[in-house]
Amino acid sequence: MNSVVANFEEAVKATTDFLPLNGTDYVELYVGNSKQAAHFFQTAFGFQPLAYAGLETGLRDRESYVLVQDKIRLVLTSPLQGGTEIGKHLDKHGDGIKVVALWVDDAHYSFEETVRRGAKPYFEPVVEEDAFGKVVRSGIHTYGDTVHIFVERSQYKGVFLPGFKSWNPAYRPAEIGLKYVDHMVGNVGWNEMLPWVNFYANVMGFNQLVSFDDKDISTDYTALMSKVMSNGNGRIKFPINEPAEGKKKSQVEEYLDFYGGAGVQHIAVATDNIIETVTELQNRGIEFLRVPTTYYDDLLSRVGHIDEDLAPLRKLGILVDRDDEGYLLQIFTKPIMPRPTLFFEIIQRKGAKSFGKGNFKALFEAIEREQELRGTL
Ligand code: TYF
Ligand code: FE
Repeated sequence: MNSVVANFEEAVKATTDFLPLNGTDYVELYVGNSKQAAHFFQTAFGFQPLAYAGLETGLRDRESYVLVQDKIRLVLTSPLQGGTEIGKHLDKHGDGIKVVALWVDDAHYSFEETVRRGAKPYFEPVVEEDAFGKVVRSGIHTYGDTVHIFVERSQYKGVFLPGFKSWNPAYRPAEIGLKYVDHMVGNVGWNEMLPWVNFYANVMGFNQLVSFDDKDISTDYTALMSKVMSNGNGRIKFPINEPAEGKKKSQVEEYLDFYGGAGVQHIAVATDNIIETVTELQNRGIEFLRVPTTYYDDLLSRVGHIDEDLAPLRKLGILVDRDDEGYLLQIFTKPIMPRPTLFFEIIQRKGAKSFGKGNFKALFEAIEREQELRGTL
């Protein structure tokens, strides 16, 4: 394609992106014990302490710990009393992701523009200020009880948000090389994928990247359909899964049963060295799904040359897939909650922009073996 055409297409894209997003601002989990969850994400995932809000900052109903690793900010929030909205959320869903916050230049505009296009408001724009400047936030609902909060922070110099103080414990296990949120996957109910794909297209201005149907990704049991939605600059990618009819219960249906409806199924976090990152995670006690070692017998004939040695990939259980633009390495943790709901994906992209379609069969069979152990098939 010549550059005039390319520039023209870029210009068209830019003018039609009515909701510019700079990236993921933070991900907030509602958890039963924020203090212990913070310890877990420090110890096992190498997140660093950043900020705190709770009794010591004047809150009486909840407490939050904020952790950071490169561009990823996690907020872990627990109620401090009975009868709160957070407590009800916990009772219904267990520990899980409540907020996927998006970094914007204008939180008023982002709210007005998405609500005008049909978003259900979560909260109207609020200006929060302290000695370090001001932040504007607004919120809209997405699938299930999950929400998006728009965060405008160009005039803020504090550690996280007004109301938080910096949190500086001596305990600081080393980072493990997690860099940014690559994508976050939502599981929605039967026949709900298209309405939510349309929500991201029409209300948020996203485009569809890829689509798989149940023929691509049905193993014996865990049939599902998936479409990947991406914002204009590609920094935000949200695959949406719905269950499909299979021989037994789909993994998406298992999620919906245990989560009590739609919600975030996995967060994929990027690393520049998946072998080092996963070695560290395994040393720190994180358990991953395993594919049969026969997966590695024909790996190189499937994906061609890769820079990594095969031996550590096999030892750690890392999966590889190739597309037109390059390859990717990925691996999936077991659920990190009591309920079989949320898990993490660790991903290293070497050119590939896809999501590992070539691994779906082996991966989903590994998930089915876990479902079998749980008695939820
Ligand atoms: O995000 C993706 O599409 C890949 C594959 O339950 C995937 O990580 C899809 C569904 C699923 C687990 C992994
Ligand atoms: Fe993924």
